[in-house]
Amino acid sequence: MTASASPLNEPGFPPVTIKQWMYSLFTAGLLASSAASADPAFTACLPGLQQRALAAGVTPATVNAVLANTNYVARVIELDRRQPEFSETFHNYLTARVTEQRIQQGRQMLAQHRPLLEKLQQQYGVPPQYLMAFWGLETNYGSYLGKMPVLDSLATLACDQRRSEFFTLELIDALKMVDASIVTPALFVGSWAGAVGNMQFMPSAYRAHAIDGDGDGRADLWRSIPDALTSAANYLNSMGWKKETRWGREVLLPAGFDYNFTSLAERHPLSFWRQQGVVMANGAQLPDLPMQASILVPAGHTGPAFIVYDNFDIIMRWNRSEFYAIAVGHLADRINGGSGLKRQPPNMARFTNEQIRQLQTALNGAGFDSGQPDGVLGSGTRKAVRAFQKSKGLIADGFPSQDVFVALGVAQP
Ligand SMILES: [Ca+2]
Repeated sequence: MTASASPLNEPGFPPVTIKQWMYSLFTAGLLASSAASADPAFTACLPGLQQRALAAGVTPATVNAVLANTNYVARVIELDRRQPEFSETFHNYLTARVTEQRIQQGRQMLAQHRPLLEKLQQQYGVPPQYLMAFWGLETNYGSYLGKMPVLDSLATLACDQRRSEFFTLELIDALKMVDASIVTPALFVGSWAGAVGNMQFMPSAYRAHAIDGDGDGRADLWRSIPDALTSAANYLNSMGWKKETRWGREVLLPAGFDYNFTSLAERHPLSFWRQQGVVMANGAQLPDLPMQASILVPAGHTGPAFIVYDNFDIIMRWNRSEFYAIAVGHLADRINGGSGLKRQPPNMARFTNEQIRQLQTALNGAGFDSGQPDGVLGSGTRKAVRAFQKSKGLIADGFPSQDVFVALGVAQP
């Protein structure tokens, strides 16, 4: 989970999240090694961290025996600085994560843990398929939990300027977990950014929401599936999960639909979307319920459209990425027996950062402010693309398709 680690994720579009990096890094086997090395700045930083930890109530024993012996991990900083070369496409993102294998395994896991999951649904209001979807996306149902030494990683990041305060607070929570005998330093392993266990909880989320599900008196999110699932249900519930409603669903948009409406910032009642001609993927009318919703087109107007409800926002508080939240919802639907998307996302070329930078420069030059060109296709760039499209009589979906590149005179992807 990166809910409490939201600074790790740029709230852009398409989002490039730490999870995306993690998947590729795990695949490449890069996270297995974490050679520690001496670093003068780190050594100089440790006394200040020790004072912070003591002031926050970590015991002197843990501060002296554990924190004082943490190591600088250069690899963590490398991973933190790593910029993806491409903007991920929705097609690539979704097909890599919602695979047939993951759907089938999710169904098996749901059947295997059904009594527990039904109990959790009663108690916390989160249906079984959602818990399976989070579990499948976070760690492939517990098959990789991360092997990095969390205390070393967090201390390294806390001593690094970029997000020092955020990781200092996570480190303090991690030390309190050691204090509480929840985990020993040697067994305290996870992602390079400090997320642990089957559901990849950050230490702050662990301390706030982890629950003992199997009754042994400890919340072991690494080895106990009941503990991990119960904790995830509790966390979603505490963020305000609405038990009566879905995450959202695929919809069909009518010809002539105003794509200026396709944004999380555009929240309207279902009755409004019905008036706009939005229907379910099977052509049926949207339900007549007093709910607010937004419409998203993560691959532009030629791809699938989704209507998303309040629970979508809850998923995005877990991991601040629209792609991630759609993947959770869609995987949950598939695990629950639902069919594939009616409209497949187009398998188009990924944009390189350089292409996006050129696009941003051209937009700025044409009077459509996309901010300082940074090569990242974020919400500001999307807004500028939308305004540009509108000015040219193009479909204003904010998605830089080839006609946008052509109209701006930028080399095409
Ligand atoms: Ca337990």
